[in-house]
Amino acid sequence: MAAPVNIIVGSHVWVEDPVLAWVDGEVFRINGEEVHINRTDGKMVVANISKVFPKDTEAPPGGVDDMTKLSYLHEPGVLHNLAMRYELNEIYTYTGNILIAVNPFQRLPHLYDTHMMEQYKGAAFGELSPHVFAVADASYRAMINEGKSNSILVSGESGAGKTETTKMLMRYLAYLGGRSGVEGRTVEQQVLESNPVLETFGNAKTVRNNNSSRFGKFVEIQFDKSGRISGAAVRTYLLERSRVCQISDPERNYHCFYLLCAAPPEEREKYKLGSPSSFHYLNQSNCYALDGVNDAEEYLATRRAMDIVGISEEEQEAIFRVVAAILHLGNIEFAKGEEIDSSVIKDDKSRFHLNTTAELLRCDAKSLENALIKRVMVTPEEIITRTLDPVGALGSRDALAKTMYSRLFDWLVDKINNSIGQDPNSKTLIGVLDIYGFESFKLNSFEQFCINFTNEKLQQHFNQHVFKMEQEEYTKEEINWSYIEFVDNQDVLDLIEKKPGGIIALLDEACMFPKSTHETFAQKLYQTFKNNKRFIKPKLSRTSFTLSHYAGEVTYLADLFLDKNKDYVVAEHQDLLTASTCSFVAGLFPPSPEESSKSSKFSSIGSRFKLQLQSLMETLSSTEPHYIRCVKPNNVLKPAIFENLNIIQQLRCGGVLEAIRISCAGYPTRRTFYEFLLRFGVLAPEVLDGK
Ligand code: AOV
Ligand code: MG
Repeated sequence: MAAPVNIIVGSHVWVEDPVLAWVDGEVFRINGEEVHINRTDGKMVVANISKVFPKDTEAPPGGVDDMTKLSYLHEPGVLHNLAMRYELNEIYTYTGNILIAVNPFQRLPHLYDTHMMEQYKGAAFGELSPHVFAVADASYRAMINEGKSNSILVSGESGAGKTETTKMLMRYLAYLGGRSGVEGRTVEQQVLESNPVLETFGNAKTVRNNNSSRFGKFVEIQFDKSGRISGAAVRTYLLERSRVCQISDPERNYHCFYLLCAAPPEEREKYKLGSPSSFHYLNQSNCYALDGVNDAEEYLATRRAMDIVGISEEEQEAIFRVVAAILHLGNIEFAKGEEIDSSVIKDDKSRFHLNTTAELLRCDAKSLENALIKRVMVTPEEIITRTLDPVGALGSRDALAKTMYSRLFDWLVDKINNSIGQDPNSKTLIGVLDIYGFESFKLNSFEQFCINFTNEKLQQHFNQHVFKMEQEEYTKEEINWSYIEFVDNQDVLDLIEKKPGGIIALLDEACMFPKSTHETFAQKLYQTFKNNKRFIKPKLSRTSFTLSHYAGEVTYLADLFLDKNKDYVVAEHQDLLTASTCSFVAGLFPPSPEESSKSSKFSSIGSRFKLQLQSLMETLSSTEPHYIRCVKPNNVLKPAIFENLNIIQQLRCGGVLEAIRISCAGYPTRRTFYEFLLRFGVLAPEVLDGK
């Protein structure tokens, strides 16, 4: 932002502070470029004039509901405005058409009740206080009036409030497009109830969010000619699989495991379940309960939601049987066998869990044991049986658990889609996108790589659209305007997805080359991207690499990238479960069409994900987008704490300030002609007189 020139002694200004980001004060001396400021907190500071910004002393005490109404569009002004509003529980603010939502971390029931929905229905955008309902309403009206599909894209870092926002949007759209007074299972009810079902199986507590989405989701709500909801489709993206077997303290595994352990006693008995702490897949972390969440109640609520979505009693029983089987499977341990590199079931306890797993999956216990500890190799000459050592057997066990879980999740998504049904005649839809937010942990792996890649894609969509839109407005107003560049993240996307030569392409190459290891893969990355500005090799590491994302630097551990990128089901596992006498379990593992090829062909998770994202972006570009940027006000997930630096960082990264900056470069102050005359007419009375 250009330095304002009108700073004089006596000006009220904002000045930078390393802890509070910005503090206000009054200028008492100016020495060339040096500005001496008396801060309101009593401190005297000196700052360069380019780092000092005028404070709007006439701004209303409760802030303005649209940032474009600020007299000065600069970072401290924007931040101060959000802070003032947040204090009054005004969590929504517009920046033109973009809605900024600051997570309240507390229930604000009145904000979302039926009365509120009624008010927003049909109200002109900007007439009422900023709200998610207003964005949903605007999309709906645009769809009806222009006959065009719309989309609402919700972004923000992990825990910022995307999923909650998405649910409000869907509720409002169901309210607008629903059939009032119709009892029973309506399409819109099913759409809404798909949320708790998917959250039970696809969300988990992480250090960033107690209910973190571990999959991406795009819900297409289809409307008929009269604007009623006539169908819906849920598309999901890459569920985090590793969580099923591995969690770190104080995170949790997927919610469904804890809910099932809190089920009514007869069900727990049926599945031979004890407390979560008795299962290896859950007790790697000491966190079992969530604040404010009753797992027993949630279990029953999930069952009710499953009813509404159209999952039969029988299917529900089978689903939870598989969930229980996964828990028992994780408790099977192995010991060294008599032969070299072989293993046996460790003890009676492990044998109990093995038998229980087999019982629940309705498969043969001996076959399960063999599938865990043996591999059959078919060569042109003979069939060789190879044994796995205990480490290999553990890997085999975990692979089976992950495969079963991800198949179960995919089944749920398919079921929901079939049950809700698609409307082949629908010409217009509203798509709502809720992805996993940008994340950076102490240790980041392939999952974070994919999650952050998704966020880069969405950020690019935002950039292109917002900056294009803004500039089109100037053209429309016939204002002389030279095109303004914005910070483009195309270079990060190239680095990740370019073909050939991008990280995903190099990873696929490494996966196909039998001799590669994570070290050779990392070396290849170091060589290839030596001079890439967005790629950094950490000094002391041989296998990690850092990417400079739009939202900050993230260091990834390359160690498991090769394994995690390979998508295959162990043939022995496939055969075992195809043979299950439970049709649900067998149905999760339909026999593969080509005759059982033991030499599993490599299929890349990264490349498939990339194609899915590409197709999502194509869908989005055929719609009229609306943006909601969620902001996480603090990292302790508590209400009423507004961490300036943290928020500034998110606004900067998310391009919110960029969007404001473009207005600054052009026409930061927007006053109607009348307002202008009223304020400045006094400077040229002769002009006014002469009219
Ligand atoms: P996310 O979807 O953006 O994170 P969520 O929507 O799950 O974040 O929000 C995190 C938590 O913040 C919720 O569980 C609520 O407790 C609280 N919250 C968010 N929005 C609201 C609201 N409007 N009113 C009240 N509480 C709210 V992630 O899925 O981790 O990226 O992968
Ligand atoms: Mg979420």
